[in-house]
Amino acid sequence: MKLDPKEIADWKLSDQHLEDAIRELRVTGYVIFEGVLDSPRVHKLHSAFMEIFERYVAEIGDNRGKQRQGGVPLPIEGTFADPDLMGNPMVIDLLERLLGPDLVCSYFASDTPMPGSEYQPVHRDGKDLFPGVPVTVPPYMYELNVPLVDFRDDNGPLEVWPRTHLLSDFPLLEQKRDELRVGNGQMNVTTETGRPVSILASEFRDTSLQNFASGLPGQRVLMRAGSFLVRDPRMWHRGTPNRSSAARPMLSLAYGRSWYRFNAVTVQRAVYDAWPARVRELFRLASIDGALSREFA
Ligand SMILES: O=C(O)CCC(=O)C(=O)O
Repeated sequence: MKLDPKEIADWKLSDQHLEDAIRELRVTGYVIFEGVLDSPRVHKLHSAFMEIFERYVAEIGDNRGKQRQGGVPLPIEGTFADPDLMGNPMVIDLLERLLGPDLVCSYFASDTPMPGSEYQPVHRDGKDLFPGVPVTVPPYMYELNVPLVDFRDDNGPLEVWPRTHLLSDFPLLEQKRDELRVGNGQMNVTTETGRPVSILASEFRDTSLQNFASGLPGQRVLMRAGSFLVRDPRMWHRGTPNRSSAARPMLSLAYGRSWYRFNAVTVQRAVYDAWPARVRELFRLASIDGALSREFA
């Protein structure tokens, strides 16, 4: 979605864009606000990110497949603590319309395929709230992704399967139901060549998802650096191979209903106190200076 400069300056969507974005999130599963962070801000974020990222790669190496770093945590400080990033009013207004007023941020990290990375398995983020129950529940969390470089066809853009956030996992399990006997998380299944094998239930779901997804068209998310991609984490997606010569970093934040804990965030007291009230509200369950989150107090 291309916004008017005034919508960006005020961080306020027009009524039409708000309506369109709500529909996109409900029906398609994602919406992109093109190039909303200006180049100097993106440049600062990119430099701050690369410094941390290079240290992480040197210390830890790959953590999510060949040449891929997933869920690398970032400190909520310096340029990352910018309230326009941590609790952007335009994004929060939109998400409140979909999730209600009780939003909480429970994740800030990054995903980065490096040159030479490969396809990820198709997956959803987070847990199925009611595993095995054939219902699609209303949305309970959205992710905000911010590309720090342009996402092009050659540098490993995210690929998504629109509308799959509306599918429970159940139809996939149902597909081969007569072949399953479940016990202790193990399942006995018959392979395509007729060989019986015993695998974990989660592995079965995964294999079944890969087969099913390979027959459906995915969409590569191509967008400019500094865009905002808001997506329902239940929508199937995967990382694709980065065939360029540079890393392709993407920031990820998660905002959910307050009872849904996706991960955890820690904020320094000084950063928290300097934020506008609305951003503090989003981080009210965070651990402040490492103290126990108020959720558990
Ligand atoms: O970085 C990407 O393009 C996708 C990352 C992802 O979905 C993951 O690591 O779980």
